[in-house]
Amino acid sequence: MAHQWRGVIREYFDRLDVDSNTKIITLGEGGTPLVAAPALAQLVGAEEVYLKVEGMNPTGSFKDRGMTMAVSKAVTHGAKAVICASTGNTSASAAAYAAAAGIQSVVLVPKGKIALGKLAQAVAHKAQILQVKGNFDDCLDLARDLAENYAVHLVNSVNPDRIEGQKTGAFEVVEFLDRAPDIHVLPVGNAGNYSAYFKGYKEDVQAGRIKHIPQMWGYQADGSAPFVYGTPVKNPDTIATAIRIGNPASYDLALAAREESQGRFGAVKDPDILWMHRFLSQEVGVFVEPSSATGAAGLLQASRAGDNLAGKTIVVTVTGNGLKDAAWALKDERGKEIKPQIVSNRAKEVAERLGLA
Ligand code: AN7
Repeated sequence: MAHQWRGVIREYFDRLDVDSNTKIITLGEGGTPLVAAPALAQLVGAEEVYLKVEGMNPTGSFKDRGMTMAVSKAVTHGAKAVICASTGNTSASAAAYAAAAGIQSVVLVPKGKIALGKLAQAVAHKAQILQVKGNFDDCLDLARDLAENYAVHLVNSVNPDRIEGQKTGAFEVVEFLDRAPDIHVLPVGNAGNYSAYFKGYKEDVQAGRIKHIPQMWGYQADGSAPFVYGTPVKNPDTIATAIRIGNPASYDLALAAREESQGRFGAVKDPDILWMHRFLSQEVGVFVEPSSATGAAGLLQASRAGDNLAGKTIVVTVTGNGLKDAAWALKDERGKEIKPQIVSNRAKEVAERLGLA
């Protein structure tokens, strides 16, 4: 019988903080494809670029790797409800895993600032959703406060179980390439994923699977780039709503990871994020949400600024599925709505419209 991927906890049982008492809640997350992106490699002048396509996870983002751990642990400890603050993907994931576990989920989202698809996911999975008058950072403060004082279990990435689960992304990259890439690029919001990949690579070095940790390159949207400005951003502003975060939860962890990996942080302008979002769809064939294009946009920016990437093997994590925030695909470069032409059912007319006749 063909092997079916069993989710990250079962696949990496010996390398995660779990034991035989852990009640495993899984939707089959992980095992996502590492897709060669020759068009992107050519664009940035690298030897090879691969996309780690995290939109292939059960709820369409990398959050599922951490959520299987966080919800499994919560349930093992008897929790009846989980809570999170979210720019959208965490809430979609928490709601789905809570549904699978048969417990309640409560999600706090910034009012009017999450993509429709993500909101729909939280509704579909029957989360109790509250739109908070404030930004993500306010939502996280509120979620921490509630989890401290009431019977709800916090599943944001300040919970170390989340980072623990998400480190499996690095394990998969190493297994696929059979070595470490030279550079690993990610979009950064709370920097939980950046810190998690670093942890995964570091454990692979310690276990002798790879010789070095890749340089960790993290990119933020420039209206929301506390790592670049070196201080929290009060009113973060970007069209990349998933990473509209001014006060990253994993700030210190990520700074240490940058230092040890000789990596870097950078900021990318919204139009450059949207340009790369379109490039990945049109030239690579991978449809991501705009925030997820931020890493690749940063890589291009670095290349244009004179970084020599010749001979380098680079992995870029594209974090979420394009269907979550599909409206961006239906706009052209100038932001004008794209409407497919309407035609009759006559072949001659259709052929003329298509320029075939
Ligand atoms: C598509 O869902 O923070 O740097 O609340 O959804 O680990 O925060 C989402 C973050 C990148 C940034 N790409 O990851 C949330 C949330 C996508 C995301 C990030 C997020 P972190």
